[in-house]
Amino acid sequence: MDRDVADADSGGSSGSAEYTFDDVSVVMGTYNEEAAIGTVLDDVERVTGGRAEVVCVDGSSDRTPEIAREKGAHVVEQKPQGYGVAVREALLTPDRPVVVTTDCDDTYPMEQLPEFLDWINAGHDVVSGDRLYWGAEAMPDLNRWGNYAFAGLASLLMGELVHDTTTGMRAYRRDVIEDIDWTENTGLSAELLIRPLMRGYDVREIPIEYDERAGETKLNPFTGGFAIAKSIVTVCLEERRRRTSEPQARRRRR
Ligand SMILES: Nc1nc2c(ncn2[C@@H]2O[C@H](COP(=O)(O)OP(=O)(O)OP(=O)(O)O)[C@@H](O)[C@H]2O)c(=O)[nH]1
Ligand SMILES: [Mg+2]
Repeated sequence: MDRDVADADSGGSSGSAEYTFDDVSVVMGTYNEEAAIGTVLDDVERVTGGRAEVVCVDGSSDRTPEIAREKGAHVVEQKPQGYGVAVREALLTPDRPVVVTTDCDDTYPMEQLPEFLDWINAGHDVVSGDRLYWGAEAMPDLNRWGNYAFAGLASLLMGELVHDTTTGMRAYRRDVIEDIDWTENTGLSAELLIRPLMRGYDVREIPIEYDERAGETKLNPFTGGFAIAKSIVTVCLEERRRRTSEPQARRRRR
């Protein structure tokens, strides 16, 4: 799979009409993130000149949704049912042609949004932020080693090298999101990388910075880690079976 360390300018241009931030929705699940949401939404506003739409699917019992609305986000209320249930709803709510996911915990670099958009404009279907490229020192050791293991497991089962399967920051062309049925909850982030890759969409990983989390984690590293590993195995095996039964579906876009 493509992996590139070039800066934002190197995303280049596809030659045809390019997407701008007017075409971008930044979406996230939010669950009691009042320590971070103000900063995250201010960063999106500053970096995109207020042009990207923001969608929060919220299950909070704190002030998160009020802060989000004050900052101009579109807030969808949903009772808390896990990461993937919220993020799937967040991905499917807007109708702009480019959708970017992030966590609402101030870990992901909104400063790199222009770079993600450049790579989409260069013709990639999915642009995935690789937190491990620069070492992810801010990540707890257990999570970091777990993430190396998830990437190794997924690479082995896919037969293609990936470096960060559970990152929360990616950009997608909308048709990728709409063309695939998403089934996973805690493991949705891995599924969002694996299914497009195994169906031949053009997926690129780019290195991203990763900061320490603001506020409390919503992920239990043991039960969550087990759920993610199970999703990786399930999704890879399903996609391998799909390739065997529908060989024409392979390499759809390349
Ligand atoms: N609406 C909603 N959002 C959720 C739910 N679970 C997690 N989230 C949000 O999904 C994002 C990811 O959750 P995190 O707690 O950051 O999980 P993580 O990134 O695996 O763990 P950290 O490394 O601690 O950040 C955050 O913005 C959460 O607020 C849920 O059940 N409902
Ligand atoms: Mg997080």
